[in-house]
Amino acid sequence: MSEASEGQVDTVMVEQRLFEPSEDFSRQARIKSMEDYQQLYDRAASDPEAFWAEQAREHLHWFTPFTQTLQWDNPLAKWFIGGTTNACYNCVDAHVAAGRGDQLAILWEGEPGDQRQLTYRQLQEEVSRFAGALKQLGTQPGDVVSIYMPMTPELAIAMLACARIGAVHSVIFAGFSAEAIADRNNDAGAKIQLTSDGLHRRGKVLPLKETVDQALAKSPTVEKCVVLRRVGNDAPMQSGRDHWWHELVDSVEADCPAEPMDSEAPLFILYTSGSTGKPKGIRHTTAGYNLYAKRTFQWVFDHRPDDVYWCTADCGWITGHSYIVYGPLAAGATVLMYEGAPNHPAEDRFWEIVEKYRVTILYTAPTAIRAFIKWGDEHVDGHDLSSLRLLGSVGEGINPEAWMWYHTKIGGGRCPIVDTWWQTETGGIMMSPLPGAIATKPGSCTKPLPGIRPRIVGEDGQNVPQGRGGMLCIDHPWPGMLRGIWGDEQRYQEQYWSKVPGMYLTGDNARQDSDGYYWIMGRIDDVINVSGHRLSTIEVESALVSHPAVAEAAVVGKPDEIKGQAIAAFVTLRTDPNEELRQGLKLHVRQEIGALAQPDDIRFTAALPKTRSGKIMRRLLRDIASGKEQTGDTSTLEDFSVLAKLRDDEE
Ligand code: 7RM
Repeated sequence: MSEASEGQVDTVMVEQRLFEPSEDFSRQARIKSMEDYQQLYDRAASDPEAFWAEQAREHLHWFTPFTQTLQWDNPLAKWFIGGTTNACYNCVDAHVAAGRGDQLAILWEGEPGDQRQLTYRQLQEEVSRFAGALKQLGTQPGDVVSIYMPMTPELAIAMLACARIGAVHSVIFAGFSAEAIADRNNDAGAKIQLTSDGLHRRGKVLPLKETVDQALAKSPTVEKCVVLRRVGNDAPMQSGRDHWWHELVDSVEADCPAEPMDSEAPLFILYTSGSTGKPKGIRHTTAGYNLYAKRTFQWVFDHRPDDVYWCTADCGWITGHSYIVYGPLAAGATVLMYEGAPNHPAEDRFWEIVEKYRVTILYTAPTAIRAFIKWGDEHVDGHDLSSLRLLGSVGEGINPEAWMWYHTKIGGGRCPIVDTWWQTETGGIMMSPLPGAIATKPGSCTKPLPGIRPRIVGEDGQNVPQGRGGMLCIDHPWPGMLRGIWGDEQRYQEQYWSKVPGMYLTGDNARQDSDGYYWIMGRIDDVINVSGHRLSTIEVESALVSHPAVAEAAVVGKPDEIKGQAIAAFVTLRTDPNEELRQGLKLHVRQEIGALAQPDDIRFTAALPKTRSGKIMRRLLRDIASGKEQTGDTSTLEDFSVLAKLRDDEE
């Protein structure tokens, strides 16, 4: 391989299918055609500051107008300087003030089947009350509130109540260990802890408060703890420190107005897994983040007032922050929240919910879609999914075969699919089809959103030729971008802004096809180097998943004396494993994408190691494939037994 390809990635995938939006969909869409999209994109590109200033004036409520749009002192960005706004006001009060108080804000279904609904007016009252309760406990603007709660309306209410009084929330997914909570609390210097007595998961009650008590024993900065009654067990309460949610809100006035907050006041911290094990608190601020979440929600989901929108993520992830809370609520949407597992009481729970609430927009993750495929079509059949008009995907690349299943089986062939590429750090969606305008290709996130300028570069920082893979960067600040890493500004600079000078490094590889469509190729660190050819994980995995017997696949490189690296594939099946299938799969990949990409090893496994948000952890598989000790951080692993099982198989 020549020197010139340093840092570049080879592509072996050919995907020719193209799906135009239906005329019907386009006619009613906000952005109706490729020309509309191009016009909007070009307007934003020609003068991003003027574009975002106009968006901000029109789409946020300002207590004090901003005087400067952007201050860019690379890599430090400030947006909408001098202005004051409030994210909770934009998400709640603005709608009540505009006469939409009776519109449904939250529809909620608990795992046991209990239901609640809140209009925007009711949401305002609940948020106000809880904001008052937080104040009564001594919460000040800038204080960090740690939230470890189940997917109940109160989780969203808690986040919004923090925003209302200028407290900074740090939501921790309610599946993390006491150790993980304490690490995050200590890193953030959290002052208040919010939790519940427990949660319902797959028919069981998990006692959250006990876990929190263990965490608080090691979280010296936390002074108070508020406990929501969800399951009605005897949660241990420590007098002086712990308070019941319902008792607190009963004791305060419902009137706690939204505090005018500086545009750049921190809104939240959200921890993501770093490879070193030290928690990495991504810091987002008020105005730019809120604007970006709102506008991207409206563009990508083509939202209309009568939509019932369901994002299946947990509020513990950025997807829940941006596309359950801050985006949809700022847009005045009706948001469905579900507390539990997709397979409780049975594998058709999602489809039962879609049918029951007449969901029109469904936003979920490839890991869920692959699970549905594996569970079998019979769980979908028999449910009326005709209310759906738009489908979304997020979190990982969606393999073309999974895309096709989603399109035909769930979407009935009539719903566009928006494959949304973005990160915790970007605050909102960066690349995605606009469903009324951009024809889709299975596996491609298609085009950048207005105001976003992606670049694909090699090691030398220069653009790679069209069609080649390289490092995906963003070359201009945008309002939703992270403002830093909590307490570690140096790491922010080093990790995101050093490798390619002047540009934000996403850490993903991507390529652009001859139509200018973007294809994400996986993490830079996961590239496999076979005889000097640098291959993308996603492409080989997609070739495997296109075999009818395969449910899910993860490929990694392992050391090979001759080729540098050989390809090891970990595969979960829809059928029973046998030796013939192993050979068949190798041949299948060879036929689909070529001899170079043919796996040397295929291991059948019942499950793949994943993060708690459902992403395959290839890093761990790499160690297993090469017979190494596990060295990196495993605290974000969802299920340790999966790893143990894979190791045992090895012996
Ligand atoms: C929203 C979220 C970010 C990483 C990102 C990618 C991967 C996310 C897609 C995707 C291919 C997609 N935030 N990723 N979406 N890869 N296609 N549509 O997931 O911070 O948790 O993860 O996830 O590698 O860098 S995150």
